[in-house]
Amino acid sequence: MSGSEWTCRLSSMHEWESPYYEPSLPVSEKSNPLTRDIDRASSGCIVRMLQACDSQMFLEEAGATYQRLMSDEVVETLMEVAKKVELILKDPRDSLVVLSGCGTSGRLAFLVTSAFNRALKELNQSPVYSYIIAGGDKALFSSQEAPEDDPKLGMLSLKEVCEGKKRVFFVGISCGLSAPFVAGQLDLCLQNPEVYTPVLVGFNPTHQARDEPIPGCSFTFRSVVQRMEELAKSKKAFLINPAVGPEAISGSSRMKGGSATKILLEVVLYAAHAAAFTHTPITQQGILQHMRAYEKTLEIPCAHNEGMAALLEAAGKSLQRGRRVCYLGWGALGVLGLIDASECVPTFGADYEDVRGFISGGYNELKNNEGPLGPDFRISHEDFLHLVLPSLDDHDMVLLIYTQTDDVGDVEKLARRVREKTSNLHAVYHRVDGDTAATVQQDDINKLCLSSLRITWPSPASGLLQMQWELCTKLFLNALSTGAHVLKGKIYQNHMMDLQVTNSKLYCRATRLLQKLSGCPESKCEEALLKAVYKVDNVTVEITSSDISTHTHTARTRTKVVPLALVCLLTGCSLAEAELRLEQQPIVRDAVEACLS
Ligand code: F1P
Repeated sequence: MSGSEWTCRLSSMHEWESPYYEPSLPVSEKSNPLTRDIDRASSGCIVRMLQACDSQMFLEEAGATYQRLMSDEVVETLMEVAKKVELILKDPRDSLVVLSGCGTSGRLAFLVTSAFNRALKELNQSPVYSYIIAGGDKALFSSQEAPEDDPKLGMLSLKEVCEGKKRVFFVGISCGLSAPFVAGQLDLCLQNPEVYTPVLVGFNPTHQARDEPIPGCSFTFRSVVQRMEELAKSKKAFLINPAVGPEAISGSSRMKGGSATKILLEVVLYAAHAAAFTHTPITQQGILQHMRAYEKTLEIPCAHNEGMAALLEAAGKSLQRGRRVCYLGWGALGVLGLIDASECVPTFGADYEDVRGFISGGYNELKNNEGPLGPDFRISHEDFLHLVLPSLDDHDMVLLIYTQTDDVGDVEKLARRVREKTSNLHAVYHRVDGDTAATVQQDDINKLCLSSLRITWPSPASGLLQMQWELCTKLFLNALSTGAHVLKGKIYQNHMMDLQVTNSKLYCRATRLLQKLSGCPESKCEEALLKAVYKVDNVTVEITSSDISTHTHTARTRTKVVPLALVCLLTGCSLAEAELRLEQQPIVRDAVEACLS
């Protein structure tokens, strides 16, 4: 990279921090200057752009506008929170640690509580962690965005989980400091301080917390945050809210928001466990060391850029042809596959079948609160073999995701079955340097695959390794599914055009996007959005007088509402004409550009 290119790259690394950069938007909703042209980039370039965005998570604080993951203040709070959890671990009677969130935040709450309850079980301790996800367990693998707007539901679900407990340490996660579901839970904690100690995890400064009124409530997310800030002075509440920079695809908090959530929660719980069970004191140095291990994890994918670009290309091709991408995973990496796949539906307006994940052992491995979720949520490898494999051919891509500690014999068996139907089989697997176990089987799997990304980690394996494998896999899968949809033409500049308008946050984001792309005033954009939602050319008073929840409820069954509204705004055409244009030009990016030119 030349000197001037480097300076340019460095300045775009920080450009979003300027007070003049998209000043009306919180960090989590800003567009990232690094990915402005991602929609026109090659697969190799997409991989590098996404990595550069991820590396913003660990930018130094010096001279920065916002606090960072490793800022003194953040590390200090992480230590205090870890000490609170340590107390519960040492005396778990009538106590609970609850992690809760909506969408990706709830999914990570599930993943992290599962891992740490498993760790407790291995030590013959009873579980102390519980997770809550807005919309219940089906939200683990599908988008249930309406419950996110319901603070009472949040509060009731927290009460239910904590029934009979005398001491609850509650961690509410909302990347954008915005979900009413979480605000309701935090409010409950603030009203009952004798039982609940609240922690908020998110990635905006507190003054950017959402301040829109929540129907039926006297508080907003911001007012709850302000009350927490007061209590934080006496360490009765905690706020962990470093900035990690705007998402690569604007507002897609499943990416950095999710990764940073995983990092923070694991750093805290790992330190608490070490303190409670191996007498390792909680220190600033220990916390920083763990953070640095994650920072190093981010470098691992960089060493595999070429292989990643090839995989991204293959996945993009399958999606462009209207074919499938299937992840077949083992253990926690399998869960990450399930999560990444299910997020493609709300994030890219993808079909449920486009990208699907399956996990070895299905619900037995998952051990989720509600157990098997019925025929709409089939997730085991057996389900894949019966329901999906028969219809696959070389245009469908299958990706094996595992580590050397998984049952490699089982991986090989499944690879052989898949290979009978498609040669488009690939693998990503993690191994520790020098570990020669199952080498022969591994070689056989490599021979069956069109490409294999072998990620070798330095030995000896440390206690952090599993968590690093998981983070690395999350970054990798997020890049794969995002890149493949970019190649499919689902993104315009770095905005997801075809977003589902199924909750108030997404409704506001859609209106803002229409304003940005059409240059029309807000009222006109909202009118166009409502036309598309209600499928009418004239918006009636009855429609305009309804509240946002009625609009988002109606939008659940609609497709392409934002692209339709934009075409109407740009051309002044009727809804029927806009539908026709989009039918003729299904690649949303091209349809929009045709209208703009
Ligand atoms: C929660 C969330 C996101 C999802 C979408 C809708 O956001 O479900 O995970 O990708 O943006 O909202 P947050 O409360 O963590 O900001």
